[in-house]
Amino acid sequence: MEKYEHEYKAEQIQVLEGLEAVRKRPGMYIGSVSIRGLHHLVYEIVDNCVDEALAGYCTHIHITIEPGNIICVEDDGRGIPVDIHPKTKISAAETVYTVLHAGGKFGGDSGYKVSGGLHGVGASVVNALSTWTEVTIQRDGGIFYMKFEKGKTVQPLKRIGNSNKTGTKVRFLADDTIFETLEYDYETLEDRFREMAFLTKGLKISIEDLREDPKKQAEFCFEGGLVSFVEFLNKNKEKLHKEPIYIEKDGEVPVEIAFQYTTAYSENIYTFVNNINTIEGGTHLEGFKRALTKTFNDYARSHNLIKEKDANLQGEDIREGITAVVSVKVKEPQFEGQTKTKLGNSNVTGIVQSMVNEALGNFLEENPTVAKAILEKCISASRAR
Ligand code: 0RA
Repeated sequence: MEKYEHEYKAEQIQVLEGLEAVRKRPGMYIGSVSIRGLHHLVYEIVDNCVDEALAGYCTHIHITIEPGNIICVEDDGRGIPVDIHPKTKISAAETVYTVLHAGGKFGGDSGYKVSGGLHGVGASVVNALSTWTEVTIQRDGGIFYMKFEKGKTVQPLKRIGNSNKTGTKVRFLADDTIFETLEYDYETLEDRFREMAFLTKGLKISIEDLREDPKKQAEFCFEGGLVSFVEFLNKNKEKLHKEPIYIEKDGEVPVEIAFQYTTAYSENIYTFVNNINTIEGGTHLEGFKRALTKTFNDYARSHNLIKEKDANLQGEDIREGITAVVSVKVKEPQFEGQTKTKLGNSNVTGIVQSMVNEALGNFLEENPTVAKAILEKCISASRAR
């Protein structure tokens, strides 16, 4: 008995030191304490719900900006587990909110955690950086509630009622002694949730801003996923072919790509790793570009669109006018570059490259009219240059 009490205390001290470290160096965990870092708190909480959706148990996430800049995030997933750990005597839910990096450990066999914010730090960091956080969980026939202040438990998980529903609701007020501002920008959040909805087809994400009258609100759900994303990006552009080209492959590194050519001269390729926008690109982008160059050149040669003595089309000619979204899921992503938004995992290049080579090669053979329209544009880009 005494031994356990001792361990319990040791564990508690470690927990507090962990969250104290987050409060001392918030930038290390969320990038900054500016409005960007503030928004990051919301993304961290919503990412956990997206993981539950990716595991196949959550269909709707609702975010509310309440008066006073309180954020409320509700999902209809299974609910964070409420069972008490026999050794720590703390509920799994409380552990998720008070132990740094504990989020992923409760993933069970539901697969790997693929979503995640820029730093993938989780709920405990949000808790540490909030004046208060309250969590309400519905599962196992009950409603459970817990509350924290600046990361410290002020109400351990307790059953407060009965329910036959499941889900998790998190409300928090960011700490104004840490953040430069608590004033959330509705449009920034709306844009990010639209993007998240495009990246997880079929998932409904709704947002409501109750701070001012009239309230602002939006609801996103795209059955078309990345195809809908490309259609959205191209909505005011003239297209070279009616429907975006869509390529998908599950496996060790799941890859999903949609792209469509327009009459524009610019190249717009958006890349994501685990739903994180990789602004600096990286190995997934490299694989996609190499495949485009190779496959279009092969097709152009085998169909006599470029002559034997002519040089190959260059990558930039082949990408002129393209709008593309490349989304990969990587188990242990390595982020590099100035802003840590460049994928470094070298095996991803070959995986993306070979799947695009094969799928695009087949597509072009089956859709010669589309192939011709795109290649005519590539060839004229090459001549212009
Ligand atoms: C791990 C296991 C289970 C649920 C969750 C995590 C979960 C976490 C979050 C965070 C926000 N919403 C969430 N919803 C669910 C359930 C395991 C089981 O029921 O067997």
